[in-house]
Amino acid sequence: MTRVFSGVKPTGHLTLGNYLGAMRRWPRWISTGRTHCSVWSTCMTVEHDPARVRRLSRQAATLLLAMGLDPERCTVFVQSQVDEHARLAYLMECTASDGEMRRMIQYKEKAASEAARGRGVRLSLLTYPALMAADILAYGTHEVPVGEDQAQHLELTRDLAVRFNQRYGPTFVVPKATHPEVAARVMDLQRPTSKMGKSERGSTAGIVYVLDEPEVVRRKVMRAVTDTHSDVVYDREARPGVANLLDVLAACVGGEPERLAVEYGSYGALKRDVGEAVVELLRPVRGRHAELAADPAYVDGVLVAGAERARVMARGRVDAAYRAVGLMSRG
Ligand code: AQP
Repeated sequence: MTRVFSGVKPTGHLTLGNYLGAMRRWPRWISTGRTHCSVWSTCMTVEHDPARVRRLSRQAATLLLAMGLDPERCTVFVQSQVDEHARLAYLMECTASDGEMRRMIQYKEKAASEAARGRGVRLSLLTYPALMAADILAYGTHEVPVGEDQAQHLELTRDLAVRFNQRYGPTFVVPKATHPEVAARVMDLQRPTSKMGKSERGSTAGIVYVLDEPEVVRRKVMRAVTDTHSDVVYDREARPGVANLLDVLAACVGGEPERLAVEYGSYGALKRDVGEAVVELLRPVRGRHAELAADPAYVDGVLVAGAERARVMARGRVDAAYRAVGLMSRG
């Protein structure tokens, strides 16, 4: 049985990048193995507004259900309700080195962005990959479906698992990351050389949110930045804006971006089709989200049951890890 684990951070409204790069693939695993999906608490690594985080955590959990995760057949939970993550994160911090953490690209970028805003850099931003490793390793995870931006963190998770097993005896499964064939890194529609990210750092004109109204999606796509050429060619280096649109189209309707390119004679026609394809892809998710959002008691019930199941599944492995390092454990 393949165990699959992944999650999202409630740092903002979930985007088309989150959906195409990671979330969309999660329901597919349910029939093939055991899937755990969670809303991570790592939004606290940068300044945050508690009321907003509360709202976004609920919205993210509701979206996980809306996009097809069946709580009867997989575990949907919020990380902050499962203590095992924090317990194991400490052991991961004791396994990782300071240098390894400082080499993480996401740390460097986010630390620079915090400094540019005149804010201090929280220690948790540096140690975030240790918590992420704990999230994954606690469940004996084999596969982690994530976007390309998480590849470096997943490599570190593997290194930590291997190191821990070598030092203290076999304790953790060494997981591997999986990325989608297209749209593993969806770019901002206004800044096509930057990842479409959900943390709001300025204009949101280039970010398509999963819950955007269809008209808003169409408008954002029609205004996507391209280039001064007129023919449609797939070239990620030379024409990142058009390549991004073709990647998104391929992810929505199937096929290869290079082949789709030849079907278009103008950017306008391409943008119209991309807009429609995204609207149609997200339509059922938006609809189901609206239904579930009207029933918060149901969502709460799923999360309570999910957290309980997650706790039971993680506890044995985390206790074993504590015993392996020589610490007294509860079990
Ligand atoms: N633009 C993207 N293209 C493809 N995949 C993406 N993911 C995120 N952005 C893209 C994938 O979505 C999953 C959840 O992401 P996360 O919540 O852990 O946060 P993140 O990766 O840091 O994404 P954001 O949206 O950019 O958040 P902020 O701005 O807060 O950092 C992951 O599997 C991720 O790879």
